[in-house]
Amino acid sequence: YGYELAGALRAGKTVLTAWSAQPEAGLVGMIAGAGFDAVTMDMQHGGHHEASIWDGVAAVLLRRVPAIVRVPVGRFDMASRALDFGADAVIAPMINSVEDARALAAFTKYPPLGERSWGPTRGLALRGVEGGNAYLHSANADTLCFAMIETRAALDALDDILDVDGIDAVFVGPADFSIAWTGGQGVDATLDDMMDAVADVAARAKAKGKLAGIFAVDPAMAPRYAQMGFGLIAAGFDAAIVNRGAQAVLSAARGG
Ligand code: 3PY
Ligand code: MG
Repeated sequence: YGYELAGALRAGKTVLTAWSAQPEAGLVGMIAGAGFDAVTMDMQHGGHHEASIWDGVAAVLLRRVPAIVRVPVGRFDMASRALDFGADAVIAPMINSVEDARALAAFTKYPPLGERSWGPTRGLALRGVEGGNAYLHSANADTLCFAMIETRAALDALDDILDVDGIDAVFVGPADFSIAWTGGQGVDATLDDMMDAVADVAARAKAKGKLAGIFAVDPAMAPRYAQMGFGLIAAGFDAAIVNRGAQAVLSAARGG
């Protein structure tokens, strides 16, 4: 099992990732086995922590599904660790300046691109690969670094952020984006009058040869986001999966 996520996205495929907030590897593995193209474990707003990432990445890779980790704000060290634990990609929230983007790239890419420190033992063991030069030489391309664009400052700095070597992709957080868009008046990830600006993020990423992703609060938004050019689309929140599944089971058991 290699690093198919980067190849799929670079080939222009739409990758639907589940979004895991519950820090429990059994559930994470179940969701990975349900047919998603990837599973993202959320350490920013979800309950995931270092121990659950250690177990969760393994549970996901066991299903031959790519594992993605969203780290907490400013935790570039954790981005390195998530890759060491075997993640295929990291998503870093609130990358609001070119300095943030450079720091993120430094922690996620090996020299000469960045300053990532050596130690991917766990990730390689999960894949049955011996450590060494093969990973050193391929990891910068095969593991992906997503910078979240979700503030006015990030939007203003977008082209400079995209120009940072080692930033492979941007990822739009439409909830925070809507708070910025309305000047703090409300949170509405589906706000219609910001959709052109959201689409523009994907277009500008593509123009610079970079990838783009987005969080779909409503899974029915995914096709629209794909049309805008977003390759990685988060469209399967674990709480919603459990709730909807329970409702369907109960409804069937009660005779529809
Ligand atoms: C946002 O919508 O702000 C996000 O960070 C998605 O999780
Ligand atoms: Mg956000």
